[in-house]
Amino acid sequence: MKRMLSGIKPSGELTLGNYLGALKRFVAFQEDYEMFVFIANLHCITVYQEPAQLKTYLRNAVALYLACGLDPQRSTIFLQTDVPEHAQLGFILSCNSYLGELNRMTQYKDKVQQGEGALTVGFYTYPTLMAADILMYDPEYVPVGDDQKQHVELTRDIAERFNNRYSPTFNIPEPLIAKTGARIMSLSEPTKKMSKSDHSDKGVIYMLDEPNIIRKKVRSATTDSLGIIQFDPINQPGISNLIQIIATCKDSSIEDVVEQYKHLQYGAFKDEAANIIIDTLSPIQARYKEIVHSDLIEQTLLEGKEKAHRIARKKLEKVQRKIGLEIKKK
Ligand code: AQP
Repeated sequence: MKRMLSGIKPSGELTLGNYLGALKRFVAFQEDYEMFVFIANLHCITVYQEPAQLKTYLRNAVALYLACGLDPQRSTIFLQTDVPEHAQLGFILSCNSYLGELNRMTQYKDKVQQGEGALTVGFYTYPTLMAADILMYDPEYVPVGDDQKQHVELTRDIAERFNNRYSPTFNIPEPLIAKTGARIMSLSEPTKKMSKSDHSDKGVIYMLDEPNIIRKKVRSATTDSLGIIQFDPINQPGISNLIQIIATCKDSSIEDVVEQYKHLQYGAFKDEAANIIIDTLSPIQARYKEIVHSDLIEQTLLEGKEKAHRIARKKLEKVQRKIGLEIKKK
């Protein structure tokens, strides 16, 4: 079975974008791949997080992973800091990466361009930690949303450089981007990605939003004055986003969704979209409520930690031996 690895950073409550662009796919992939899915808690703290709040986000995220259908018997689900080798390999890989490479990362460049004053060093170097998260487990594939593709490409460059410099050590992973759902946009600003850290939550549907909140947010989604339901992300980003959301929720093609709803007025179309999102999230929310206060979370993380740690310890030893960091007799 080929191996696949991915993670989510719960720096806030998980969004519909996280579900459609990541979690829904992970659940499907566990049928055919050996899945490693981790909670990227170190990545959360590249910006300040209120400690009690962060703890809640982390627990909620594990509960949502399970509620979505990730099965701890088939997939390895673990917390990044339960495997401290990630941070150590992250430092080693940062010594095999260049400032020029990190300066080119779009997320970093965007923040600099927006004049973000207090960027942390961790935010700047997080792509090298992400490379460690991935390369530690030699996955064949890394399923990610559109925005993370560049980081997987950097990971490949770092792995190739390391392999050439020392000898083959890391598998070179492929990013796996979905055809639909790879970039769910904000409902209020549909030219921007739907993000947990959005300054306003009007455009963001959280996985735990109640049906009436979802209806309200979808009803006030930004559209256009054309009045036609068609997929045209340049001229009709809002309507196209809703089409994409429906297509991904229902595993349909964009064309089929347009065909099915093209006769509707925007108001009725929005109501349909809201119903489909509610139908998608409601069963997950019901399971989440059963899981979030149960021991299943601790039990899942403990089993995941044991399995991930065994692999990570071996990999880190190999890497350190190759670099010459050990002083043991041969
Ligand atoms: N809007 C989205 N559409 C499709 N995929 C998405 N993903 C996130 N948002 C969308 C995918 O979910 C996985 C985990 O992402 P993440 O939460 O770890 O990081 P992120 O992409 O930086 O998410 P946010 O919500 O935008 O976080 P903040 O606001 O904290 O920076 C990834 O595969 C991601 O592509």
